[in-house]
Amino acid sequence: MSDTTTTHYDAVVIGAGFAGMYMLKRLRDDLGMNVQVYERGSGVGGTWFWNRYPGARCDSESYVYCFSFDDDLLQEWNWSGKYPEQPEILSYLNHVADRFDLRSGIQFNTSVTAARFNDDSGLWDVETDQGDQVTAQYVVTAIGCISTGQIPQIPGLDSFEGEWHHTGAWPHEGVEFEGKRVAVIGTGSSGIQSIPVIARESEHLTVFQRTPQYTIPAQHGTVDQAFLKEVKANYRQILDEARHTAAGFPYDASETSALEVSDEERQETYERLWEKGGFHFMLGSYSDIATDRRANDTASEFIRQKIREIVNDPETAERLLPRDHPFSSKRALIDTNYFDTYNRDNVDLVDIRHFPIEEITPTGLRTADGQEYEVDTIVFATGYDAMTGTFFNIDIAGRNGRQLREKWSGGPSTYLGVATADFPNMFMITGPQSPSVLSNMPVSIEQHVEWISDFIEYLREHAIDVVDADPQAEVDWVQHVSDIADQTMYMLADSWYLGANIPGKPRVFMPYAGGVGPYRERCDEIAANSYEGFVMSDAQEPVLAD
Ligand code: NA7
Repeated sequence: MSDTTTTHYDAVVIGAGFAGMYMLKRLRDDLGMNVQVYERGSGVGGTWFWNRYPGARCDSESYVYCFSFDDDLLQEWNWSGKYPEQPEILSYLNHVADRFDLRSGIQFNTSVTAARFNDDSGLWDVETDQGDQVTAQYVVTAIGCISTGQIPQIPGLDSFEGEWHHTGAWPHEGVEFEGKRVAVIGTGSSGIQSIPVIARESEHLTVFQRTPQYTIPAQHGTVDQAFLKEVKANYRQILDEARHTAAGFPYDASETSALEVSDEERQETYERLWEKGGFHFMLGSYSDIATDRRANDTASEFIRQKIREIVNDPETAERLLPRDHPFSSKRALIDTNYFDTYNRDNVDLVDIRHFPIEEITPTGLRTADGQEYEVDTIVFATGYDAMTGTFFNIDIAGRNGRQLREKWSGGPSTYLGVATADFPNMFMITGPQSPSVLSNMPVSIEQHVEWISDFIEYLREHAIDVVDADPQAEVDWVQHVSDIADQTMYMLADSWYLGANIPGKPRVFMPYAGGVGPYRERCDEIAANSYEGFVMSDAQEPVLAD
């Protein structure tokens, strides 16, 4: 091989979680393309490869948290729990990788460091931290929405003499909590899942809470075999139905307003769905909980009352009551024994909203009121630079060297969350401004993978080499995303959906709240109209830079 020879691929895919694995299958096996996947982990799984903290599991019920593209795969896999726990999801994804020979298309332990569009060649120049320098006609990002961990800048962490870990980069060998005094910082999904387990395993647990949360019991348990049998007999229909709902779950959505029923009836509905557990409470109770503040108040108050009933110590219960934001305006949480955990003798709750952690010392943490907490282990359940952070870890440059970081410095700007103008032939799976994190992820991932691969097939059939989002179509989409968000409760909380958890990040609502069903219809309509909103050119007529 001479020095001037560069390996060329039809497509480079970044990431080998649900999204990257399926993208590889579609492009390589169905379209016959030459595809390289780069994955920073040493195995497949993405989120589920990294998130090995105690209690890690998915909030989607297992029968719908899966690929739907293969009937045999659907029939042969048996989940053991009502909700899939992390080790089982990882086993499932490894099974899929083996079954469809996906590993042969993936280079592990390799992070893409740069992807730059070359205006002269019309190709992407891609570089990795392992020294790969390749070209590709298409770049597809399958980098996850919640994959760049956030560790707050608290002075003194370097001096800490104990162990510390972020939930999203958990050691594969596990963490020993027995006999340890542990601090957990953060009460989002990762915190509320891990806190009950760490409380049981450790000598003492101190939870540092900035924002009290609403959380609904999962009512987790082993999978109901009779239910599973029924699901398997109707799998295709159930999953097709899920694709056309608001959030990608085949649940009955209510069409009733919380304000048009009697107090007794409302109470009975909430009690029933609390017992049923999980997202049924949010999706199946009343139609206007996510959009009407007064309707939402009824659900918020019901949960506050549950907290008062469950937590024995009134002072602790008071500290756990969420009052500064409406239910489901932050990511809805699903727990197992979260509030009960505060009845344990070995668990304390510290409110860091009023007295933030000022310093980490060699032996623990000190809060602004001067209190010192001696601990052996600190768990950062402090979340992620979500939706855009992982893009910015890669040097992504489009036409004329334009940096994605610079283009999105005021917030992401995309067409359908799939493409962004000036970055031709780059597609994003569950990118910002698509339903993504507001949905059952495999549903949204499959929809994007299938739509993108159909689009690439169309481009190949029409001998179109370069495609880019039309800037006006993008402006219109961004406006639509924002208009929809303005009609929801989401704008009323400081959440990672809005970038509010990252100091200095622009406050822009990033996912698309219009629902996966309507979104799918819009994408299909655009495809049927010869992919309106995209600018296409063939090799003879290179697209000129704006
Ligand atoms: P989240 O949901 O972002 O939760 C992070 C938690 O950490 C949350 O309670 C934050 O409080 C808290 N936090 C963040 N930064 C700080 C600082 N600087 N000081 C104190 N506390 C802090 O992340 P998760 O990993 O739990 O969940 C991520 C997603 O994974 C989840 O939504 C699901 O989609 C799956 P805050 O609420 O911001 O006041």
